[in-house]
Amino acid sequence: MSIRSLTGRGAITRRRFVIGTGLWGAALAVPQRSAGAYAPVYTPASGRPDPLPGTRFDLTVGSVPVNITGARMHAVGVNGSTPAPILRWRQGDTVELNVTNRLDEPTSIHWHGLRVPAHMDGVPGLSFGGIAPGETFTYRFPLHQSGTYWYHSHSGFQEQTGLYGALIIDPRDGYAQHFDRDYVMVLSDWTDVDPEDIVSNLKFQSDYYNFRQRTVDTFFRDAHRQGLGATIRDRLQWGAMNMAPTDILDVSGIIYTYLINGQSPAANWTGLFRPGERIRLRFINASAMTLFDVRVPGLTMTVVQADGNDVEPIPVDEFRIGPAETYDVIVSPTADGPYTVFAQAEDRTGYARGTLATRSGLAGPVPPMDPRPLRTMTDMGMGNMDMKGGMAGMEMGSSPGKPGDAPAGGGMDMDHMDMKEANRPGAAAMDMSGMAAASRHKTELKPGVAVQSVAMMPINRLAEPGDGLENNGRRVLTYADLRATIPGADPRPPSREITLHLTGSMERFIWGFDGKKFSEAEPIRLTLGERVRFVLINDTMMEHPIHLHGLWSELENGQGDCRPYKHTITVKPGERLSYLVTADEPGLWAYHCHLLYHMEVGMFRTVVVS
Ligand SMILES: [Cu+2]
Repeated sequence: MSIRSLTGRGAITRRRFVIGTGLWGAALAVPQRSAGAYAPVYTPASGRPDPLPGTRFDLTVGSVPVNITGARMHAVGVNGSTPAPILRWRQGDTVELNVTNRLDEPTSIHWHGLRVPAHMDGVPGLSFGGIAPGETFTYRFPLHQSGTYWYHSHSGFQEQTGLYGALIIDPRDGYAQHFDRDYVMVLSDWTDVDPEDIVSNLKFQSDYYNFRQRTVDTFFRDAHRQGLGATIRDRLQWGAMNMAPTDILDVSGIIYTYLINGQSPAANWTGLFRPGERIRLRFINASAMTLFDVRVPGLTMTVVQADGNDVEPIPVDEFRIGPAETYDVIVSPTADGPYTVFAQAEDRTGYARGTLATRSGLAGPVPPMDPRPLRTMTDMGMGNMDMKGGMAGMEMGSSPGKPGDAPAGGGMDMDHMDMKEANRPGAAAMDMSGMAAASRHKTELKPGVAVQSVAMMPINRLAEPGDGLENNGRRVLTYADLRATIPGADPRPPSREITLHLTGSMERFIWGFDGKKFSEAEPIRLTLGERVRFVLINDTMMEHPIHLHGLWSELENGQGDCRPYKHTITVKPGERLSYLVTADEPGLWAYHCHLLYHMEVGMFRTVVVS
């Protein structure tokens, strides 16, 4: 550990309860309209966006002064603004973007979800060499698709420090749904802490930003409820696994301020409407490390698009959105409101908040955050607790050098684990002491330093809303609900399967595919034109939003030929899911977890199509 991370640590403690103060630099409140011919759509009074002004854009990447927490900081932005300007394009056009680098380090822009030639994809080292300081790189590509997308840097830590923006491609033949207003809703997580310090802190102590570990206080509360013996056993078991049931997100509201369109909860981004109008809200999760649960209390949201592709309209009260995903919803308020747009972080350590109102300056009630989720046996890869017989367990990695831990591995008595799963109907108290002998999921993966655990019974969780969203009294979107409005373009069955395990060690903050970091792994090779099935098995206790560049990921979610086309698929803990890919664009493509610090430490592969 470096001196630097020690210094950072003290600073973080002091910042622990600092939240947004609403002290805003002009660059944030009013995006500039200097060089580019873009039109910000989220200006509260604007209603419908300005018409598309052209196809050529000058984008300058540089440092932008910001003040989000009360401290003067520097973000990375485009044309003096973070989030970067909204780019509004038209399907069928060819766009040209001159990107000039005014930073003192290389930069890049990746067009997330766009089907572009590989050399236009903007990933340094794969697509091109990056954009050196002082240089201009010209991107030029045709727009075959329409929908809500976004763009961000793929260099260094520039994305998490502000280089992200919305990108909208209007459909050539008009929208499937009528709407009167159109707002981009960019969700993000800002921190004043240097990303380098975050990485070193997480490597030094993975629960560094997760202070919700059970404390002495909760120990006595649990002991009172479930008895001292059971409570001690519970602690020993979680300790043996080097996990805590409160491990939800690696980086939390302890250092993050959650933003909507660059505005903190206190700044209260506001979108105007008149009662009776249909408002399209284009949610983009541009955060570094945060899954958001989004709702607008008092309004039904009709989901009409996922990851840029139209889906059959689904009315919901709430949806979870992983980093890099997008959802377009339509709301139709008939009353004046105001209505709060509420996006709580999955771990309930904070929220982003904005308002829909008939005039500016109004604020609706902000709901309390939900209870934080607890991870369950299902998350541990043990399948559904109400399954009868043949229970397989989770093979645990050894726990090097942690004195005081109970011995890891076989023969764990888990029948008293304090998990909500045990309260499910039909879930009898289970004695899993024989699990070492139980049948196991066939895998060559063995627990070790980089593979803390292997899911023995990964299951299909597509119809589940996600940890912390079950039985909350609201209709919550699930992946199983997503049905494309048109059948897939490639009717061929896959000719082969590629199975990958999502692996990691929470304790050591190591993340990868199949137990390997990017630097240790061979590329995944696809033949141009072939159709393959990717199978992902999540052996970890966290969600991972997996993003394949350049090619669509058609999620096999039980909707027959109308599979939703996605660019980013969030895999739940203990889940096994699959999607189809047509390798119809040659080149080197990035394939990675979009939790940026997971990508940073190696949860990244190259996919080669040739
Ligand atoms: Cu990940």
